[in-house]
Amino acid sequence: MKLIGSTTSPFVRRTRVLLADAAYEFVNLDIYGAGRDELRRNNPALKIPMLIDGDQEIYDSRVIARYLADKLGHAPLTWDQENQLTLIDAASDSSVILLLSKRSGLDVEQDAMFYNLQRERIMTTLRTLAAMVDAGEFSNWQYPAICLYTLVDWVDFRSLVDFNGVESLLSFRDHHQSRPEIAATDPRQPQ
Ligand SMILES: N[C@@H](CCC(=O)N[C@@H](CS)C(=O)NCC(=O)O)C(=O)O
Repeated sequence: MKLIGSTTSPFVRRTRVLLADAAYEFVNLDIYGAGRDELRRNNPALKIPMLIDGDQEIYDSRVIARYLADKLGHAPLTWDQENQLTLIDAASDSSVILLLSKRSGLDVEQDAMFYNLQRERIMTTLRTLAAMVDAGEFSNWQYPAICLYTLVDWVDFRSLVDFNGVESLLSFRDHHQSRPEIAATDPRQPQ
């Protein structure tokens, strides 16, 4: 198997953590720079991660997780876990929009409908996810917990979120940060 991604993307990191015990090649691309042509050759959606397993290409981290669960014989996610992933993905997508906007020189704090919607979505999803952490819904280290970890650690790493009122998310992150597969994929470390 070959995983195309980057060391900083939270969507790629969740897949790398999932693949921690598997044999695979990791292709680390700078998708906004030198690696963009390789990305263009591999995924018309121009997003990472993507997985190549023999003749089968899989786009999108969520679909890759389903593919790997099927291949490795893991139980499918419950509907409640699917909903957790939808909330995590909503917060992740809006956070990526904020980061790309900042890098484009746009003021993400401005009172504009588009940014108000992104900030509101990040706030409502993170509050709900923090309440779920408090209720013990992420106490098993399974794919939804891995995805929550990589989201929380990434928005903190990129300084995209004020954690006031959602401190449980940081406690959850701190509780798991010494796991070897987490330490090995820290976006702050040269890899
Ligand atoms: N739904 C996709 C989202 C992947 C995604 O947005 N990845 C970001 C990197 S963190 C990306 O490739 N962004 C490129 C862009 O938005 O142009 C997944 O789960 O794989």
